[in-house]
Amino acid sequence: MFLHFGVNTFTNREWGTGEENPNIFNPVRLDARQWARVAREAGFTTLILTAKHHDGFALWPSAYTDHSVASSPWRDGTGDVVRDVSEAARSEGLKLGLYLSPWDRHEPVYGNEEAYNTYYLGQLRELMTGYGAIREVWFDGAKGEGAKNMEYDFDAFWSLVRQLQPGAVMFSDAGPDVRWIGNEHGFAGETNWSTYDRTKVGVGMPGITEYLNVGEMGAPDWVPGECDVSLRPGWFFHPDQQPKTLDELMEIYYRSVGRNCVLLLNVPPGPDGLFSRTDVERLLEFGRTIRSIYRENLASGSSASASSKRDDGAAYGAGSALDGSLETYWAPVEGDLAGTLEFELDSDKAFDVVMIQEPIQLGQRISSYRVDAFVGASWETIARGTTVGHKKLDRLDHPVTTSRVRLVVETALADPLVAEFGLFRDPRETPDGK
Ligand code: FUL
Repeated sequence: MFLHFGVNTFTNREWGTGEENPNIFNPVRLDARQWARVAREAGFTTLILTAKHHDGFALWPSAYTDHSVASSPWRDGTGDVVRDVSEAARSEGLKLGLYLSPWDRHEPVYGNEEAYNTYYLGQLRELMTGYGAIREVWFDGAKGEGAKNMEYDFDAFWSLVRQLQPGAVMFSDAGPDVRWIGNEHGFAGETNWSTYDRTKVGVGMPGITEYLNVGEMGAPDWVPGECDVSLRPGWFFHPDQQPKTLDELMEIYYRSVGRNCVLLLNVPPGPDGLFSRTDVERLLEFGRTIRSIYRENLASGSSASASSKRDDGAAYGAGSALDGSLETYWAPVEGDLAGTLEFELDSDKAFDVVMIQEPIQLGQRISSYRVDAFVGASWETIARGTTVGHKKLDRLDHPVTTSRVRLVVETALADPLVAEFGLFRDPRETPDGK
C-alpha cells in the first residue's frame, strides 16, 4: 500500500510548489495504526510512505532542513510521521517502504549538483538508519517542466541503500531491483517479462513506457514490474473525489497481480490524518473478494499426469503443481521445451479463474500456453496466454463446468516448470452475467 500524504493533503493539490507554509500541516487526528490495521485486514503486506514529495516538505524532523514537520503546529512540532508509520507497520506485521522524491521544489540548493546530491544523501541516510528495517525505497522519476536542470547521483543513492539496508529493494524506471510498469492505471502488459535491459532504460528513450510494460524476453537484468495506481483519481486526498469501485479494483488485480506484477495501491489519508470511511469499506471489500477467490482450489485433490517427467529422483511429477508449494514443481524431461499437464477432477466443477505459477527462483521460462477443458465430447480451449512468471490469472468470460482440464505449454525459453496450478471461482458475476 502506497501512502501519499503531506502538504498537498492540506492545499488540495497534486504537486506542491515548495512554497507552502509548514503552518498548514496539522493532521490533528493522525493515527498511523488505523492505516496499518486497515492495510493488514485488507491483505496488504507493506506500507510505502511519501517521506518527502516534490514539494520538499519532510514528514520527519530532518536535520538538513527546517521545511518539515518540526516547523508545523502538529503535535507542537514534535511529531514524526515516518516514526508513526514505522511503528504501526511493525505492530501489524507489515513491512515498511519509503519514497524520497529526488525532485525538490523547496530546497534552495536544488540545481547545484554537488550540493543537492549531498543534501539528498543526508536525508536518505536519516531514513535508512532511523526507522528499522526498510523493505523498499521508491525513487520517483518525475521532474516537472521548468525544473532546474541537474543530474541525480543515482549510483551514490543506490550504494548507500545497499550498504545501510541490504534487504531493501529499490524502485525506479531503471531498477535496479523493481521497475515501473509504464503507466499509472495498475495495468501490466498481457505479456510481462521480469527481465529487461537496464542500459536501454535511459531517460527519454523512445517507447520506454511500452518497454517497461512488457519487459524483454531473455534480456539480462531481473527487474520485475510493480504496478502503482491510486484508489482515488489523485495520489493525494481531495474531498471531492471518490474511490474506485470494487469491479475496477478487481480489474486492476487481474491485470497486475494476475500478470506477474506486484500491486502498489495508493490510499491517501485525509487532512484529519485518517483514511475516509468509504475508502476503508472499499479496501476491506477488495480484500474479502480476493480471499474468497483463493478459498478453495478446485483442482486440488485431482489426479495429475504429465506429457513427460524429468527423471532424476526428485519430485518433478505433475502432482507438484498441486501441493501448494512454490518450491516444488513439475518438470518435463530435460530438453523438452513444451509439455502438457492434465488434471482429472473427482467430479464436475465450475470455475471462472485459472491460475498458473512458475518457480521463478529458476527464472521465467514460459512464453506461450493454452488451457483446455474437456466439455461434451472434446477439448475446448478456454484460455490462452504468453508469459506466466510468478503468477498468471486468467479470468474467463463465463464459468466452465468440467472434470478434465489441461495446461498445454506451447513454447518456453528452457524446460518449462510449473510450481502451482489452480482453478477458482470469483464470487462476483462473470463478465457475461452468468
Ligand atoms: C509520480 C509523481 O509525480 C506523482 O505525484 C506520484 O507521486 C506518483 C506515484 O509518481 O511520478
